Amino acid sequence: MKRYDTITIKNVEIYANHGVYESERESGQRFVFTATLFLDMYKAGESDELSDTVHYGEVAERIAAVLTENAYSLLEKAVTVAAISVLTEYPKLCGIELELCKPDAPIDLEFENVNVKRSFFWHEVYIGLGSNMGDKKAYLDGAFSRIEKDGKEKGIFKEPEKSDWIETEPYGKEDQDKYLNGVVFVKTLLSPSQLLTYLQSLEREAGREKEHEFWGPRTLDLDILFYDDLVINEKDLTIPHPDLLNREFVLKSLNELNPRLRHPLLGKSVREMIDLIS
Ligand code: A4P
Ligand code: MG
Repeated sequence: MKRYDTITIKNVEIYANHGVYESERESGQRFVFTATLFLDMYKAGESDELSDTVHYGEVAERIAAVLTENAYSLLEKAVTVAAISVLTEYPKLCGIELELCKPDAPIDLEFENVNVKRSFFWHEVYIGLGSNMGDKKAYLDGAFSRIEKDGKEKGIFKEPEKSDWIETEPYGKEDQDKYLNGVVFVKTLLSPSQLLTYLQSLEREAGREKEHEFWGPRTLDLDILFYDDLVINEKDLTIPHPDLLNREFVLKSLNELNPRLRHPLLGKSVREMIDLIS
């Protein structure tokens, strides 16, 4: 993980109505939250200007407002909504860790408190899109619009950008229709596996059959090309995408979005990878 500077707002007491039991949601109880904000303080450290950092008083009030104006069954949901709301409101933040304690939780035992903690960070990802069945442009446009919409409504994406969609000859298995391909850049709060599940749900919604032919025709194929500078080699997830160097069309779309992007294993920029294969 990158190293960030932090601001911690510790043990703020509020009265709220979260709980699985109806009595908890009706009468409410005491909650205590602690928020750690991750950001880059270089500029504020030089300038001494509030506008170069985030106002921790405002952030504390925002968290308190979200937690007191809503009543959720689960602490998990309450911290998720409050944390995403802060990250959406304060673009200078790179991440947040939010901890919510319920000191008087309904447990018939001696205990100090119950504590739920979640952290969210913005991650930079590049997603490869491909379609070679039906209305290919509509499938690619639909995936991009959906990411934009989930950014606005759920706060899990921000600043999406798309390359041009380009027509490409089928690669690997050649006796199939031409493809329309492109790349989307976006910042996301999802982890790599959550992003994979999300993209697979978009593929399913686009009517893609699960049991399709390997490298065969598909309505929508979404591959994670890069996720920050992470390297993952798991059974169902390989990042960076292992076949990048064999696909000039993917490199061209990446080049359109960010020619200086570097492959974390090869140490080469997109521009250099294109030179390498052409
Ligand atoms: N998986 C592993 N790593 C990743 C990743 N980084 N991103 C796993 C997404 N998925 C990843 O994928 C199979 C499994 O890969 C998933 O369950 C996931 O856990 P799939 O999309 O169901 O199967 P697939 O598409 O047949 O295989 P794959 O490897 O995704 O194929 P590709 O690489 O997408 O190639 N020619 C042109 N011109 N343009 C194309 O877009 N695409 C293909 C398919 C062939 N020829 C093409 C194109
Ligand atoms: Mg795929």
